[in-house]
Amino acid sequence: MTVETKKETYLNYVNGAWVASTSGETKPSLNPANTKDVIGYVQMSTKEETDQAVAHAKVAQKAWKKLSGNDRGTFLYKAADVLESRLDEIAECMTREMGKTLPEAKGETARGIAILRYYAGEGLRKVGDVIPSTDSKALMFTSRVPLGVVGVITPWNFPVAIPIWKMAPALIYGNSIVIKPAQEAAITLAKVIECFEEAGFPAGVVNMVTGSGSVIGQALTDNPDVNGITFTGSNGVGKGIGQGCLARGAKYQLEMGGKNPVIVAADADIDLAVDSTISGAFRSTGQKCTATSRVIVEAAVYETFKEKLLAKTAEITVGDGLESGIWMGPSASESQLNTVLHYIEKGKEEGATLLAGGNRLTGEGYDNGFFVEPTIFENVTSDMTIAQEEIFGPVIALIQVNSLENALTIANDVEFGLSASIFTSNIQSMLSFVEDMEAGLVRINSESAGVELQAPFGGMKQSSSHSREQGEAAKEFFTSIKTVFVK
Ligand code: TAP
Repeated sequence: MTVETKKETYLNYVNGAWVASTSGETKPSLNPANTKDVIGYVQMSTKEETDQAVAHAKVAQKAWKKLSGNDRGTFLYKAADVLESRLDEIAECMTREMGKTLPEAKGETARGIAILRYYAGEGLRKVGDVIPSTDSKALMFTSRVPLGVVGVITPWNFPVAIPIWKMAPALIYGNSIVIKPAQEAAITLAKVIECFEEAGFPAGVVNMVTGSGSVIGQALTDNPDVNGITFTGSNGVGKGIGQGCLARGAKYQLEMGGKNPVIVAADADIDLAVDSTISGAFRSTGQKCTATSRVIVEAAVYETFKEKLLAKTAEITVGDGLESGIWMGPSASESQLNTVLHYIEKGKEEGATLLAGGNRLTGEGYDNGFFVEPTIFENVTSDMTIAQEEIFGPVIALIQVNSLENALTIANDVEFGLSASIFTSNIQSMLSFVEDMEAGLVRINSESAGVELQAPFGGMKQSSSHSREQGEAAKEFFTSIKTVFVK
């Protein structure tokens, strides 16, 4: 690797320096709202470069773990301050790079700052318990120790929040990290890494290598010096990473897809249910893992709910997320747009009725981007592809049911179990939902999307490897328990 000044091509950050890949290969990062706007170039790095980053991380971790939690926290607080000072610039880069609207990008960056501060504080919280020994002359206690080097593999849909909710806990508990961001959002992450650089983290503690998942992600999965991998992304990729880690005895954490239902009971506040459905399904162009994709409505209120939903959907302004007044941006990439259009066709083929949207948007302001209309299907049955597979786009499947029991059966009739919500004013319905809904996040009278940084987050069934991220729960993955017996 040769050291270069960082220009339009965003370099790797390894052992405290920005370095060019020997591959010489780059890919342009294009604005999905206007592909004539090139944000910069992302390097397609090599397996060898990934392994070098891991080797540096391994050396650096030995001194990093010796610092007190308080001292490690100081670096996180500094990174938060730097990120805060660059919030507007980084949010704008996020909007240009992956399309979510500027207010959403600003909100996400602010969330990243809050997560850094939360985990900075973790450096002063307890890392063990005293357990009474059967030997009255002995002291027995537990302590938490870092894993070592953690590989971080992230998706493009939350380019700031997801990397930070993995990196911050990894670092505070004494691990070093090598992060491989999604190609579609690598420049935004490079800017976040610049904040870590400015915060003065010791060389080698934080490293970033960009490139293709099948090269860099695979290299992290296979490297025996990577002690744990934390991954968020699709099920297919996640399972491969899990198998690779299992084969060599590394710890892994996988957060994957969702097919999140909303149940609207006959006794629901319909206006609230409509607003929350719109927000859950169409914000971020439906590209949240917790996005609402199935709306299961009791027959007594179905027509009212549907009419209000259609009226509100018609008000949605779609366009370049940098422009004020735009509520929904483009799909993040051409392939994502094609996936959404493919599922819309599938819905029509399988007999669902298209009520709204269904098309790629064309014309002035749209032709150079990947815009799709907010889309609603009705007459959807649970066995249809659009009711079973994750679309990751602004598509709602409306399902009518004649009882809440039926609604819950359908809500659970998918392989995923990430988030779910119900709208009802009946306490018994709420409690049944909490008890029987197979999802890691259940929300009542609130949209399916939305997590709080201080609370555990993760899925059930095929949505997760069953560990949890965020809040205190992150400690479970990023540390091992050591039981100590002293006599
Ligand atoms: P993926 O295509 O799975 O990509 C995720 C990351 O894995 C990217 O960095 C990707 O690199 C990398 N990768 C690809 N192939 C790999 C391999 N063979 N080995 C190791 N890494 C590899 O997902 P995506 O399209 O970015 O994100 C959308 C998915 O993420 C959806 O399914 C969504 O539900 C899920 N998601 C889940 C959550 C939670 S918390 N459950 C949150 C957000 C998103 P490239 O960029 O090179 O492809």
